[in-house]
Amino acid sequence: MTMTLGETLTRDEIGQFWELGYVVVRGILSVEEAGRARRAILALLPEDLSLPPQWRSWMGRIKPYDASGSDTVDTPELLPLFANERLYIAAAQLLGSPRLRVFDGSVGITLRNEAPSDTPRSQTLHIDASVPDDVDDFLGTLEEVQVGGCYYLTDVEPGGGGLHVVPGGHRIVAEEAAKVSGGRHLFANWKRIPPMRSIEVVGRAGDFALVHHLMPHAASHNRQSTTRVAQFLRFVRTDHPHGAGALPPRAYDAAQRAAISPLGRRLLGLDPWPNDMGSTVR
Ligand SMILES: O=C(O)CCC(=O)C(=O)O
Ligand SMILES: [Fe+2]
Repeated sequence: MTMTLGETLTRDEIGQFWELGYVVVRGILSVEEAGRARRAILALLPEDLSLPPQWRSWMGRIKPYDASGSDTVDTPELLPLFANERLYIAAAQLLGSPRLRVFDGSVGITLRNEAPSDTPRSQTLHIDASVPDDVDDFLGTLEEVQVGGCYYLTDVEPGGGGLHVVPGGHRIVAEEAAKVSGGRHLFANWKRIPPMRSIEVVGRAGDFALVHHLMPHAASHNRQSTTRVAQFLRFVRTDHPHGAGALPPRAYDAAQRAAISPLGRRLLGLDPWPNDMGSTVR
């Protein structure tokens, strides 16, 4: 079987991703699909808004965790987002391989928030690379790249709590890290990056903000009345050098399994990728 893939990203969008470190892929979900996912996420909130102790709430941004401490939310309603074919193809175009794994699946609910602040960001600039902290230096290979980011499930207007990114910041991180040995460990493993000029990624419900793993980024304050609802995903190649693409699958019950497509089974590690599907995508 040879898998013929259409293309999600244009040549210009691929160029923008490598140059600026991010690209917004428009209309990955229909308005109806985004609405269903948004309702499923908002339905996680307890009726009386008493947040379970393991959930986090910071600067108007609420993040659910389960009892085991995991922030992955893979209910049957949300599992289709992990295996969206157009988003998968975009990730495969960037990573140069059709054999990918998907993970994360955390969600964020950002309420309007009037906290006084001298920065629009509500988090320190950081990276969430799949490169473990005990690795001393980034390899800088395509196999090591992780593309991730979030679906916006509500329209995100300026000042509406959109993800902040530093255009070209992934290249600054790579260059700074390469100057010293142990560059992976700079700035507390790049979790506390000193302030840099960042811009807010705005978008519509159903868009996906796709970001390079070395991109300094942060959540921002939501000054708008629309509560921002987002779901986060990350893609790596199965031959990821630090093993992020070969982790055992999570355990799924019958209702979850019924919500996972054949593509989803491969992306989530339940089924192997076929041997004869070719190894490159363009
Ligand atoms: O909510 C956002 O826009 C970004 C959140 C984020 O980067 C994080 O929690 O790691
Ligand atoms: Fe992050």
